[in-house]
Amino acid sequence: MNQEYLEHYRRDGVAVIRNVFGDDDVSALKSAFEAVQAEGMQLRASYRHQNVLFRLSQDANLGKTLRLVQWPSYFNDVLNRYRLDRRMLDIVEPLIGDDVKQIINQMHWKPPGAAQSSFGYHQDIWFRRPRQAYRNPATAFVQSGIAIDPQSAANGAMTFCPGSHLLGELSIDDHGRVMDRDMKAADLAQFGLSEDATITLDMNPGDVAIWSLYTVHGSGINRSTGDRRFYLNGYVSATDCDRGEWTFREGKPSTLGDPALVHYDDLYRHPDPHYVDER
Ligand SMILES: O=C(O)CCC(=O)C(=O)O
Repeated sequence: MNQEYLEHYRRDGVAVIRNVFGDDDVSALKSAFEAVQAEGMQLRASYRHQNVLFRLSQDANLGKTLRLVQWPSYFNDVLNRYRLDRRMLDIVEPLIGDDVKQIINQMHWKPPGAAQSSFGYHQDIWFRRPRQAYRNPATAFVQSGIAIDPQSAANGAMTFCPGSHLLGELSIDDHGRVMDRDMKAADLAQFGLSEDATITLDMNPGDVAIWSLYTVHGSGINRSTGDRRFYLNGYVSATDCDRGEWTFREGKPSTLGDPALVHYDDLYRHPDPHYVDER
């Protein structure tokens, strides 16, 4: 693999690796997205079973929509296979080595016509809790996203502030839930950043983006006529994280067993399936 992306990643805090996955891979991933979406849309609201979370919204235009699913790899073999794919290890290994855990395994949908499918500007470090479980956050973590559909400004591609990963942790007043916010120039101004210096990641299906826990980013709504789907996997050097599922041990894929503690703090106290807003 051409190593140029490493230079871009270190300089900008974000990089795109082109054509990592081919047409057959993308078509397998598309079918997996369709199957998981069909399952999610049977639910009446957001639903959790252990680490698996279906996050549904009531959209002003479309009614019930599925925004994201966390940890589909516990129940979908195709999604599990791609998070463990050698090509993903090849991308992250020069940055975090070959003993790797995963803290994110997540599918995102932005259906056409939805009134709200944006993510306000943020740094992923905001969501890494408890902090003491995450060591060396600037260097030990690499977030990744596989484009399932073409991504552009028109359908809500990710937008980044290159170089912002060097600014440390930033904050804004009362940001609320990032997935309920739009990208606002005023938020960037609070970080001391400008919209003029942002870049939107144009991607083709099968391209992979990587970014750091500190790189400021967001994404807009989908104004196109097709779906915009994205498959996210967040990798960490195993010695630097007390949370997460093992993914590669000395470079060998590691299968999922009983769920490990990732973000759901009640995993052991409330492992039962439940509608999250009704508990
Ligand atoms: O799917 C997207 O565009 C949003 C991704 C994002 O901002 C995140 O996962 O932190």
